[in-house]
Amino acid sequence: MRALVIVIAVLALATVACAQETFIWFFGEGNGDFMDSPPTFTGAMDPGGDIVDGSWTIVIPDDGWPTDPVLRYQHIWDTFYAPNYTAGTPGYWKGYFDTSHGLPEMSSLDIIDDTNGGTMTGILTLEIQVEDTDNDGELDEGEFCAGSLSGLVIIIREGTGFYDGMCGTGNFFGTYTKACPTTYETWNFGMYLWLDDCSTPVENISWGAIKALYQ
Ligand SMILES: [Ca+2]
Repeated sequence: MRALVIVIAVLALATVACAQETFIWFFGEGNGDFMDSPPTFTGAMDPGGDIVDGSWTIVIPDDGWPTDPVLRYQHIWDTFYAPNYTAGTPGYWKGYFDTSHGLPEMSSLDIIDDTNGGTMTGILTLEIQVEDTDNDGELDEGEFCAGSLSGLVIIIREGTGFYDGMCGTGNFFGTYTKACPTTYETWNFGMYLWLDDCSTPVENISWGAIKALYQ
């Protein structure tokens, strides 16, 4: 069944690809803190992309996470990172923040584009990689102060202005740094979005397929 859904989705996407597709990307820089409830990462756009003036905000749902900082930190580590260790040189842990790994719902994404004039809203998955720099299989002091992050994005059909009637998919890649031992962190990433006109019935089918792919 899932294979069939994917085949339909690919066909639908191919159909849409014949229609006009809009590619939009930007550099994001901002910060946030997993100790805040809910963890909210937000910032502006750096020069270089299609959006240079505006803002982005990612909110990670934290229902059920302890509020006590020590318990909260331990809960996040035990739930999202500790089960996902890969040995290597160096080894690494990958924190998967999505509904398949314990989040009650997908994280939300909001983008304000003051360059083209419009807004986008969506959901995303988030993967944060932490290196085990001394390869001992234990998280040591300093190992969590920098790492890489990435994820998949779905832009839902609730855009305004330039993005009115559009939906699509995308991804992002970047890094985070922390002034350890504080938990406040800075994110730098590039986000790449492929958007289609989802305002007509034909594209509604592909929108349904896109949603099915990510369920
Ligand atoms: Ca280590």
